[in-house]
Amino acid sequence: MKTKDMGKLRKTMEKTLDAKRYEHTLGVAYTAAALAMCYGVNAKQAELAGLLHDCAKCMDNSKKISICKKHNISINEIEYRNPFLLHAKVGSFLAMDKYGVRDKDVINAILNHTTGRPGMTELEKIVYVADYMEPNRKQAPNLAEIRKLAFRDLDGALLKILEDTLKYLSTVEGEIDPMTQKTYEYYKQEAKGKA
Ligand code: DGI
Ligand code: FE
Ligand code: FE
Repeated sequence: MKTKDMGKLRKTMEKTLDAKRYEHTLGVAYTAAALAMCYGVNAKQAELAGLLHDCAKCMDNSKKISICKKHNISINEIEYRNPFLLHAKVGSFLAMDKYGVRDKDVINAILNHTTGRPGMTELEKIVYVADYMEPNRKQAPNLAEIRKLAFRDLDGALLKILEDTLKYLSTVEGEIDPMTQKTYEYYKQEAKGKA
Protein backbone atom coordinates (compact mmCIF):
# COMPACT_ATOMS: atom_id res chain seq x y z
CA MET A 1 0.00 0.00 0.00
CA LYS A 2 1.31 3.46 -0.95
CA THR A 3 1.86 6.11 1.74
CA LYS A 4 -0.76 8.29 0.10
CA ASP A 5 -3.34 5.48 0.31
CA MET A 6 -2.54 4.89 3.97
CA GLY A 7 -3.19 8.60 4.63
CA LYS A 8 -6.50 8.39 2.81
CA LEU A 9 -7.49 5.33 4.79
CA ARG A 10 -6.66 7.15 8.02
CA LYS A 11 -9.01 9.99 6.99
CA THR A 12 -11.72 7.46 6.12
CA MET A 13 -11.37 5.85 9.55
CA GLU A 14 -11.60 9.28 11.19
CA LYS A 15 -14.96 9.77 9.49
CA THR A 16 -16.18 6.20 10.03
CA LEU A 17 -15.34 5.86 13.72
CA ASP A 18 -16.20 7.97 16.74
CA ALA A 19 -13.40 10.11 18.19
CA LYS A 20 -12.42 7.68 20.92
CA ARG A 21 -12.36 4.67 18.63
CA TYR A 22 -10.31 6.62 16.10
CA GLU A 23 -7.69 7.50 18.73
CA HIS A 24 -7.61 3.83 19.76
CA THR A 25 -7.22 2.83 16.10
CA LEU A 26 -4.21 5.13 15.63
CA GLY A 27 -2.74 3.74 18.85
CA VAL A 28 -3.12 0.17 17.60
CA ALA A 29 -1.66 1.05 14.17
CA TYR A 30 1.49 2.63 15.68
CA THR A 31 1.90 0.01 18.39
CA ALA A 32 1.52 -2.77 15.84
CA ALA A 33 4.13 -1.09 13.62
CA ALA A 34 6.55 -0.85 16.55
CA LEU A 35 6.05 -4.51 17.48
CA ALA A 36 6.49 -5.46 13.82
CA MET A 37 9.89 -3.70 13.77
CA CYS A 38 10.83 -5.60 16.89
CA TYR A 39 9.92 -8.99 15.40
CA GLY A 40 10.99 -8.58 11.77
CA VAL A 41 7.47 -8.27 10.36
CA ASN A 42 6.62 -5.68 7.69
CA ALA A 43 5.75 -2.55 9.69
CA LYS A 44 3.51 -1.08 7.00
CA GLN A 45 1.51 -4.30 6.86
CA ALA A 46 1.08 -4.12 10.65
CA GLU A 47 0.09 -0.44 10.47
CA LEU A 48 -2.53 -1.24 7.82
CA ALA A 49 -4.02 -4.09 9.86
CA GLY A 50 -4.07 -1.86 12.95
CA LEU A 51 -5.75 0.95 11.08
CA LEU A 52 -8.55 -1.32 9.85
CA HIS A 53 -8.97 -3.78 12.72
CA ASP A 54 -12.00 -2.00 14.26
CA CYS A 55 -13.42 -0.53 11.03
CA ALA A 56 -16.80 -2.21 11.74
CA LYS A 57 -16.87 -1.35 15.46
CA CYS A 58 -19.05 1.76 15.27
CA MET A 59 -21.71 0.14 13.12
CA ASP A 60 -25.13 -0.78 14.56
CA ASN A 61 -25.47 -4.43 15.55
CA SER A 62 -28.41 -4.83 13.18
CA LYS A 63 -26.23 -3.58 10.32
CA LYS A 64 -23.45 -6.01 11.21
CA ILE A 65 -25.94 -8.86 11.22
CA SER A 66 -27.47 -7.78 7.92
CA ILE A 67 -24.03 -7.58 6.26
CA CYS A 68 -23.28 -11.12 7.46
CA LYS A 69 -26.59 -12.41 6.11
CA LYS A 70 -26.17 -10.67 2.77
CA HIS A 71 -22.67 -12.03 2.23
CA ASN A 72 -23.15 -15.52 3.67
CA ILE A 73 -20.89 -14.89 6.63
CA SER A 74 -21.84 -17.45 9.31
CA ILE A 75 -23.06 -16.20 12.69
CA ASN A 76 -22.79 -18.62 15.62
CA GLU A 77 -25.10 -18.60 18.65
CA ILE A 78 -22.61 -16.70 20.78
CA GLU A 79 -22.27 -14.04 18.13
CA TYR A 80 -26.06 -13.74 17.90
CA ARG A 81 -26.23 -13.14 21.63
CA ASN A 82 -23.12 -10.92 21.68
CA PRO A 83 -23.23 -9.19 18.30
CA PHE A 84 -20.30 -6.87 19.11
CA LEU A 85 -18.11 -9.93 18.48
CA LEU A 86 -19.11 -9.70 14.82
CA HIS A 87 -17.11 -6.50 14.31
CA ALA A 88 -14.06 -8.67 13.63
CA LYS A 89 -15.73 -10.80 10.93
CA VAL A 90 -17.53 -7.85 9.36
CA GLY A 91 -14.37 -5.74 9.62
CA SER A 92 -12.30 -8.30 7.74
CA PHE A 93 -15.01 -8.51 5.07
CA LEU A 94 -15.08 -4.71 4.67
CA ALA A 95 -11.29 -4.58 4.53
CA MET A 96 -11.50 -6.74 1.42
CA ASP A 97 -14.73 -5.55 -0.10
CA LYS A 98 -14.71 -1.84 0.68
CA TYR A 99 -11.08 -0.96 1.34
CA GLY A 100 -9.53 -3.21 -1.30
CA VAL A 101 -7.07 -5.06 0.93
CA ARG A 102 -5.76 -8.19 -0.79
CA ASP A 103 -3.16 -9.27 1.76
CA LYS A 104 -4.52 -12.47 3.36
CA ASP A 105 -2.41 -12.08 6.49
CA VAL A 106 -3.82 -8.58 7.07
CA ILE A 107 -7.36 -9.85 6.52
CA ASN A 108 -6.81 -12.68 9.01
CA ALA A 109 -5.27 -10.33 11.57
CA ILE A 110 -8.50 -8.31 11.46
CA LEU A 111 -10.68 -11.43 11.49
CA ASN A 112 -8.97 -12.91 14.56
CA HIS A 113 -8.23 -9.79 16.57
CA THR A 114 -10.94 -10.31 19.22
CA THR A 115 -10.80 -14.04 20.06
CA GLY A 116 -7.41 -14.97 18.61
CA ARG A 117 -7.02 -18.46 17.16
CA PRO A 118 -4.63 -21.36 17.70
CA GLY A 119 -1.60 -21.07 15.42
CA MET A 120 -1.71 -17.35 14.74
CA THR A 121 0.86 -15.80 12.40
CA GLU A 122 3.29 -13.24 13.82
CA LEU A 123 1.19 -10.45 12.29
CA GLU A 124 -2.02 -11.80 13.86
CA LYS A 125 -0.32 -11.96 17.26
CA ILE A 126 1.03 -8.44 16.85
CA VAL A 127 -2.42 -6.96 16.10
CA TYR A 128 -4.01 -8.94 18.92
CA VAL A 129 -1.41 -7.75 21.43
CA ALA A 130 -1.29 -4.15 20.10
CA ASP A 131 -5.09 -3.92 20.45
CA TYR A 132 -4.78 -4.67 24.15
CA MET A 133 -1.72 -2.61 25.04
CA GLU A 134 -1.93 0.53 22.87
CA PRO A 135 -1.30 3.73 24.87
CA ASN A 136 -4.95 4.82 25.16
CA ARG A 137 -5.99 1.63 27.00
CA LYS A 138 -6.22 2.24 30.69
CA GLN A 139 -8.36 -0.30 32.48
CA ALA A 140 -6.87 -3.73 31.98
CA PRO A 141 -4.84 -5.25 34.83
CA ASN A 142 -1.10 -5.93 34.37
CA LEU A 143 -0.89 -3.39 31.56
CA ALA A 144 2.55 -2.07 32.47
CA GLU A 145 3.91 -5.60 32.67
CA ILE A 146 2.30 -6.66 29.39
CA ARG A 147 3.57 -3.57 27.57
CA LYS A 148 7.13 -4.37 28.59
CA LEU A 149 6.83 -8.08 27.99
CA ALA A 150 5.39 -7.65 24.47
CA PHE A 151 8.73 -6.37 23.14
CA ARG A 152 10.67 -9.19 24.73
CA ASP A 153 8.35 -12.20 24.50
CA LEU A 154 5.38 -11.84 22.15
CA ASP A 155 3.91 -15.27 22.96
CA GLY A 156 4.26 -14.58 26.68
CA ALA A 157 2.34 -11.32 26.32
CA LEU A 158 -0.28 -13.06 24.19
CA LEU A 159 -0.82 -15.76 26.81
CA LYS A 160 -1.07 -13.23 29.65
CA ILE A 161 -3.66 -11.22 27.70
CA LEU A 162 -5.71 -14.34 26.97
CA GLU A 163 -5.58 -15.32 30.62
CA ASP A 164 -6.59 -11.84 31.82
CA THR A 165 -9.37 -11.64 29.21
CA LEU A 166 -10.85 -14.97 30.35
CA LYS A 167 -10.59 -13.86 33.98
CA TYR A 168 -12.30 -10.59 33.14
CA LEU A 169 -15.08 -12.36 31.23
CA SER A 170 -15.71 -14.66 34.20
CA THR A 171 -16.14 -11.68 36.56
CA VAL A 172 -18.62 -9.91 34.28
CA GLU A 173 -20.29 -13.22 33.36
CA GLY A 174 -19.47 -12.58 29.73
CA GLU A 175 -20.25 -15.48 27.44
CA ILE A 176 -17.02 -17.05 26.26
CA ASP A 177 -16.60 -17.76 22.57
CA PRO A 178 -15.11 -21.28 22.26
CA MET A 179 -12.39 -19.76 20.06
CA THR A 180 -11.14 -17.54 22.91
CA GLN A 181 -10.92 -20.61 25.18
CA LYS A 182 -9.26 -22.73 22.49
CA THR A 183 -6.70 -20.04 21.76
CA TYR A 184 -5.84 -19.81 25.45
CA GLU A 185 -5.47 -23.61 25.81
CA TYR A 186 -3.31 -23.75 22.70
CA TYR A 187 -0.85 -21.07 23.83
CA LYS A 188 -0.78 -22.43 27.36
CA GLN A 189 0.30 -25.80 25.95
CA GLU A 190 2.84 -24.12 23.72
CA ALA A 191 4.36 -22.28 26.64
CA LYS A 192 4.72 -25.60 28.50
CA GLY A 193 6.58 -27.03 25.52
CA LYS A 194 9.02 -24.13 25.59
CA ALA A 195 9.78 -24.35 29.31
O1 DGI B 1 -12.74 -3.78 19.77
P1 DGI B 1 -11.85 -3.52 20.96
O2 DGI B 1 -12.61 -3.07 22.18
O3 DGI B 1 -10.72 -2.60 20.64
O4 DGI B 1 -11.12 -4.89 21.35
P2 DGI B 1 -11.61 -6.37 21.02
O5 DGI B 1 -12.10 -6.48 19.64
O6 DGI B 1 -10.46 -7.26 21.41
O7 DGI B 1 -12.79 -6.58 22.00
C1 DGI B 1 -12.48 -6.54 23.36
C2 DGI B 1 -13.56 -7.14 24.17
O8 DGI B 1 -13.88 -8.41 23.68
C3 DGI B 1 -13.10 -7.31 25.61
O9 DGI B 1 -14.03 -6.70 26.46
C4 DGI B 1 -13.08 -8.79 25.81
C5 DGI B 1 -14.06 -9.23 24.77
N1 DGI B 1 -13.92 -10.64 24.37
C6 DGI B 1 -12.83 -11.32 23.96
N2 DGI B 1 -13.12 -12.61 23.80
C7 DGI B 1 -14.43 -12.75 24.12
C8 DGI B 1 -14.95 -11.49 24.48
N3 DGI B 1 -16.23 -11.27 24.87
C9 DGI B 1 -17.03 -12.33 24.92
N4 DGI B 1 -18.29 -12.18 25.32
N5 DGI B 1 -16.61 -13.60 24.62
C10 DGI B 1 -15.32 -13.85 24.21
O10 DGI B 1 -14.96 -15.00 23.96
FE1 FE C 1 -12.01 -4.91 18.15
FE1 FE D 1 -9.53 -2.51 18.94
